[in-house]
Amino acid sequence: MSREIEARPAPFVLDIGRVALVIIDMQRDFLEPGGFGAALGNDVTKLRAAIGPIATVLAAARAAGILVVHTREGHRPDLADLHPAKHRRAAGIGSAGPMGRILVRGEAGHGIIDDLAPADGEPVVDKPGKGAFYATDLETILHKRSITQLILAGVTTEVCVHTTLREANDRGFECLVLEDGTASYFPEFHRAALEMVAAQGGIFGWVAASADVAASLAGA
Ligand code: TIU
Repeated sequence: MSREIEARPAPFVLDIGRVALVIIDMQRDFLEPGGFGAALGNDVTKLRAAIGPIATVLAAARAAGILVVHTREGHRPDLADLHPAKHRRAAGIGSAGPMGRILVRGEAGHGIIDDLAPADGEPVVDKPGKGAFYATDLETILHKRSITQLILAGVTTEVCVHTTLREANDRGFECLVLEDGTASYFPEFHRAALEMVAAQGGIFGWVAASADVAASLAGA
């Protein structure tokens, strides 16, 4: 069954049997004080605006029975999967913080915030990089379910969401990015990143409001 969602640069034709919601890195390490985002010098409160819109689409996705995938950026406790090139620019990774070792799997800070906690059966993809396809089993998970469309949400818009969007694009997925269900520490980067998606006739895909996406899923 297909439905149209109001979107930029044109309506998005949703194929309810082939769409997945992918929620990128809504982890305490990015959204709460004392984590990775704060260690990089950012005001982490800027990301909280995305929580409510994502929760709305998440509830609609669950009710519609579509696949929901959560991702988490982080590293093995021994940091064996942390490239020196990344470690040099993010020296805090692996250091002790108020939520445990920063950006390390198994630590409290690495976990997804309670408001968006994964439900039983929803795949959680751990990724060492910015993109959710690099060094993960995400593509296999999507292909097994015959997914061809992705609704992308999460943080940050211009970093992990955009990298995942670009990886997905080159793999043939149609991508719709939630305008208010993504956020950045830099509002101007958020705006520009969304413009980049929809410009040139939708060079990377579509941008839509969470309320419109949730309404379409609810009616599906
Ligand atoms: N720093 C920043 O904006 N983002 C990241 O490091 N990772 C994600 O976007 N998840």
